[in-house]
Amino acid sequence: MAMTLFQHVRQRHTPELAALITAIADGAATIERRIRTAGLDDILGAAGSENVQGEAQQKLDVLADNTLIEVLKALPSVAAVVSEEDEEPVIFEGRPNAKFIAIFDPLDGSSNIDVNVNVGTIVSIQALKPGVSVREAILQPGTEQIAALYVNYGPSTILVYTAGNGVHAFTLAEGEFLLSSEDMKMPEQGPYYSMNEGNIGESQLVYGKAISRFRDGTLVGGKKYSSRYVGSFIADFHRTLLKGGVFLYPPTKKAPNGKLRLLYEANPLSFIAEQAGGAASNGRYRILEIVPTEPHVRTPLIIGSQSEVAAIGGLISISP
Ligand code: AHM
Ligand code: MG
Repeated sequence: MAMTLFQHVRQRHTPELAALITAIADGAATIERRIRTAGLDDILGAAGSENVQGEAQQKLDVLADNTLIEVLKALPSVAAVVSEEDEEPVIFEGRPNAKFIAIFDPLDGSSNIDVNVNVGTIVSIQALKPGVSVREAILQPGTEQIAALYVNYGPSTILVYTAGNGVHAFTLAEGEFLLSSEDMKMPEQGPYYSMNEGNIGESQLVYGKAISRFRDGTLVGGKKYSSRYVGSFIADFHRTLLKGGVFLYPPTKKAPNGKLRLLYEANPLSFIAEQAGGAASNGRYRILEIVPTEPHVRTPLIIGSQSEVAAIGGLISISP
């Protein structure tokens, strides 16, 4: 039988980090069970509330958020959690030996749930160093992450993680995450660009230029690109990790700093992308070096294979 996630992390990491990653995976398995039968349980659709971003919360957003907070609260090594769904960090008081802060988007792409398209869970794990307050630790740049993972609830449910030792994937089978790919590498160049093209007229001209040059094959390697866009970041990222190419969410008139959030969307996936040999930037700077100003800060994001991320960065650097 393939190695379990628990065996994998226990061999490579401290017992505390192994327990943390395993607990998040258990939470994801619970979320997965609810997603699989959502249409039967009256948990599809809006919860009737809004999150801190002013977005309508889906019932499954709330369920996934509560599930993750519960599993993380049960671990004495966790000092605090930050969730896309909650305005303020949840700090677990009275834990002098706590080492970790977990920052997550419990159910990314949740507007896709009702139409049975992939959704995902994304988690970034930061270290809480001695002498640093929880609030300061939350606002560290992504280079300080000690681990990052996502779960893609697709035709298979796949958990992908890195703890700075390469990128590894596990497939959920009968309640257990089993190793399905070890030391994954993103192709240096890929066949796809991935952007919400409805935003082209709403973003800086350089992004439209990049897309038309992907299409006519003049941007990277004389090759014409195909377009793929699910609109669920985890699905778009997972394809990019496996097949190569680039995903981009530029600043738009509606979202002048981009739509995606730095701490729990861009940072963890940038850590995974870099560990797999890919790259991620906001157009000018490496995502992982950006110092966050607040927990829910947004960023433009260009993430994927080295060649495409560099080519778009090159266009931006010479754009007026
Ligand atoms: P969410 O965290 O509220 O679900 O929003 C993030 C999602 C991403 O999954 C996806 O990449 C993006 O929003 C799609 O946005 P758009 O519909 O504007 O293309
Ligand atoms: Mg979300």
